[in-house]
Amino acid sequence: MDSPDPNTLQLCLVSHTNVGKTTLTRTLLGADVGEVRDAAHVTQFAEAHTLLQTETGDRLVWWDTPGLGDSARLYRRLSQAGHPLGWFLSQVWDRWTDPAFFLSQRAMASARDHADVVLYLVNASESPQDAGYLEPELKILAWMNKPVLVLLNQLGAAGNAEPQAAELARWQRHLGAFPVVRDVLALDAFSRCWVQEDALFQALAPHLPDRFLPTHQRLVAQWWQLQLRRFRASMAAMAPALLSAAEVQRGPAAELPEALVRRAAQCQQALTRALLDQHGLHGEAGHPHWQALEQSLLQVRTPVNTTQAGLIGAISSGAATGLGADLMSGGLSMGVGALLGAVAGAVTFAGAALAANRMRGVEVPEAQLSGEAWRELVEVALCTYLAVAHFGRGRGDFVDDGAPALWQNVVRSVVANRQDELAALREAPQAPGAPQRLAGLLEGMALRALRQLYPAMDLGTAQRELARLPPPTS
Ligand SMILES: Nc1nc2c(ncn2[C@@H]2O[C@H](COP(=O)(O)OP(=O)(O)OP(=O)(O)O)[C@@H](O)[C@H]2O)c(=O)[nH]1
Ligand SMILES: [Mg+2]
Repeated sequence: MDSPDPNTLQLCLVSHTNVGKTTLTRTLLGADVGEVRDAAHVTQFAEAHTLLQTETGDRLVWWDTPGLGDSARLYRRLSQAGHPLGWFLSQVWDRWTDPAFFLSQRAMASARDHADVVLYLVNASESPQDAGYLEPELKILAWMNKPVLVLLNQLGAAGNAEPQAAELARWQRHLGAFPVVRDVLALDAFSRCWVQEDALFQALAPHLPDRFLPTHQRLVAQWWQLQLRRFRASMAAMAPALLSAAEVQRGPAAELPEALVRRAAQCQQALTRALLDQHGLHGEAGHPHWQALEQSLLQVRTPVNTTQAGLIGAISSGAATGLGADLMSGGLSMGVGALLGAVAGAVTFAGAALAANRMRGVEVPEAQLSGEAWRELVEVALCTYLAVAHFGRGRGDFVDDGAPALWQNVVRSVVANRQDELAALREAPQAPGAPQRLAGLLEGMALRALRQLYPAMDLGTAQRELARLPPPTS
């Protein structure tokens, strides 16, 4: 029986036990529902969650179910369910002697009765040939007689595009032999990006009865609205933080480089905090590399009466020593690369500014992040956006793992394309309208980066929907 209400679409998530159904449910829902543990049969009862709803009453219902255990036995029992003996074994015997087995029978029967599409989650860190439960579970899926989309999780860190594509191809090849499987998609609860959720919604359409299609369309439109509102708010929140790091700082020459770097670290922290809030994530906003840099700068605090040349030497070598230790222990991350640029830029600029001020007879020395350092800060900000946008709530508290090389390269190229506009903003960070202009620029760059990372992304819909939303406010 299909869902009788054509305004309600029901997706049922099933898998072998402990593969990650509840974790994926948490990520998609952005809420800590159910119980997650590295153990078998943690979820006991099928639980429905409303993933999306529209003002006109359309609903997308997502079922998290108890995991499958002994699937060969389960298949035998399910296929006997129509016989009196099968009924007795299931309803009487299993119910009391093996509750987990009984509950998984119930879950599968309920999925068969209510799901419009069944989503079957598999652990991609296993090879399909080695997953002994796969074949009996595919028989159970065929018994359900519903269209099945396979989702791959446990694909590893985001940004490892090539191995993940190879993994996807391997599972597609293997599952291609089973007619019940209509499609195979990547959707890792730890590292999926919202763009990939769209791919799932699009993949549903061809397998839905016609009467569901208008509802499906409205739900997908609603989903885009929600994602792009969040996207726009994220870019708008990053802009003022970045502009504040571009402001000219005034004060005693000895303190200027440190002040610039501290401002850059505060910018990074503020924008990470804002991004986490926008994405419903918890966790630390301070990246260890920024803290290490602040520490190293504080350690080389120079006496006030040091000469200009001595000051620059002390800071350069001190910063280099502090960072050297960090590089050896943690490897060169983009954050540190940017900071090296920022420090070098700050130091040179402070020196140059000081000299120029002396000539002009200006009393208060001033300094600003170099154009290159600020551009790198923008790159760090966009990489942070990608890290947050990929971080699934099901993984727990946000941790910044650093940007994979692929993201760094993509971000560097989209930023380089807009460097003139960025340079103009750095020249006048406090000009009226600068936050809105920068937010718009960030939107353009982030969309391009996402499109490069996910070529199937529907850039046209993204741009059209963004044009309809209210303009960014900061
Ligand atoms: N690396 C990685 N681990 C995951 C992912 N999804 C889930 N896990 C881990 O897998 C374990 C099981 O996750 P659950 O969400 O409880 O699995 P489940 O399928 O709901 O399990 P049952 O309800 O017991 O059938 C937990 O330790 C999760 O942290 C993922 O996408 N990547
Ligand atoms: Mg579970």
